[in-house]
Amino acid sequence: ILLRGDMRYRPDLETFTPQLLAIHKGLIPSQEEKKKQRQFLAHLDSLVCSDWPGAKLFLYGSCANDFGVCNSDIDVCLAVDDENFTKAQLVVKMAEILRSDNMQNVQALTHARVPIVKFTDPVTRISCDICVNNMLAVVNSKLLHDYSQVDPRLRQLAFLVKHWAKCRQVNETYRGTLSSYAYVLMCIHFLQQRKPAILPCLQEMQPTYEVVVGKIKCAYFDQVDKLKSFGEWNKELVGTLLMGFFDYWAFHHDYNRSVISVRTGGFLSKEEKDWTRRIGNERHLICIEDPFEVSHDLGRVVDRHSIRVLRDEFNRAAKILRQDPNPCTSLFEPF
Ligand code: 3AT
Ligand code: MG
Repeated sequence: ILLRGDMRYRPDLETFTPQLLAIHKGLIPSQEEKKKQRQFLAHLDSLVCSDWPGAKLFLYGSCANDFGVCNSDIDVCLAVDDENFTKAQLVVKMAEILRSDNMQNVQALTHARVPIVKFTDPVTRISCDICVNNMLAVVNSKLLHDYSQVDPRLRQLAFLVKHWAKCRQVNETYRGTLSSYAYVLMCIHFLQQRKPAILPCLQEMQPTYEVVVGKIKCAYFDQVDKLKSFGEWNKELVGTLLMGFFDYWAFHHDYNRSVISVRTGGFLSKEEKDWTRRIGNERHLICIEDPFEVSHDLGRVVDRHSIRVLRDEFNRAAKILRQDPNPCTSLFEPF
C-alpha cells in the first residue's frame, strides 16, 4: 500500500544508494579537469593584472561553490572600482582585452539583466562567463561552499537533483524553470528540516564572517570545520534523502502559503514577505528566499505554465523513487 508521504513504504530503497552514489561519482570533475581550470584561471588573472590595473577577478558559481559537475563552464566576476562607467561599458572593455588575447567566440551581452561577456579559451576549450561587480554572487557561492563542507550528503543530493533537472529540462530560467542555485538552496533547506537535522542554519549562528555588499550585510558562521559532526545523529543515506526531497516538493510543500528560507532555517509565509500577488512578471508560484537579498524570490521566474511542468516533474520523480523497479535509470531519462 502506498501511503502519501509515508517514506517507509519501500524497504528496498537503500539498496539504490550505491547506484546513486556511483552516478554522483561519475559527475564529479576529474583532477585533470580541475588542473585545466586552474591553468585557465591563472592565465586570465595575469591577463587582467597586466591590461587593467586595479581590476580583480573572483570565482563564483558552481566552480567556486563545490556543486560543479564535470564540463561546467566557469563563472568569473570582475571587480572594478570605477563609477564613471556602466556595467555594460566595463563588459565591453573586458571583451576587447579578451579579443586582443585571441580568446574565441567573445560576445559582450550588454543588454542582459546581468551584463556579461562570454568566451572560450582556445587552449583548454573551457567556456567562461565574466560579469562585473556582482559581489553578492561571490558571497552566496561561498555560503553554498561552506554548507557543502558540513555534511557530504548535501553535495551528493544536490548533484543528483541538478543532474535530474538538466536531464528533465527543468533547469532553464529563460523558460521559467529554476536555476541551479535555486535547486541547491532547496537541498540545503531540505537537509535543515530533517529530524534530526543534517545541516544547521549558519546565518542564525554567531557570525564569524561578515561583509557588506552594497547595502546588504552578509554575516554567518563560517568555521565549518567545527561542524563536521553536526549531522551524525541522522543516519539517512542519499536514497532516502532523494526520495524525501521529491516527496516534499510533490506532496507536502504548501505552494499557496509557504516560502522556504535557508536564512532562517525554516519556513516563512508568503504574507509576511508580501509575496501573495503578482507584481509585474513576478508571480511567486513557488517561493525560495535568497539568503542575502531577502526581497528576492528565486522562484519569480516561474509562470503559470512552468509551475505545472515543474510540479509534474516533481510528481514523476517521487513516483519513480517510490515504485519503479529501476529508479536510477527512469529518474534521469532525457525528457
Ligand atoms: P551550473 O553548474 O552552471 O548549472 P551554477 O552553480 O554555476 O550551476 P548558476 O549557473 O545557476 O549556478 O548561477 C551561477 C551563480 O550565480 C550561482 C549564484 O552565485 C549566482 N546566481 C545565480 N542565479 C542567481 C539569482 N537568481 N540570484 C542571486 N544569485 C544568483
Ligand atoms: Mg555556472
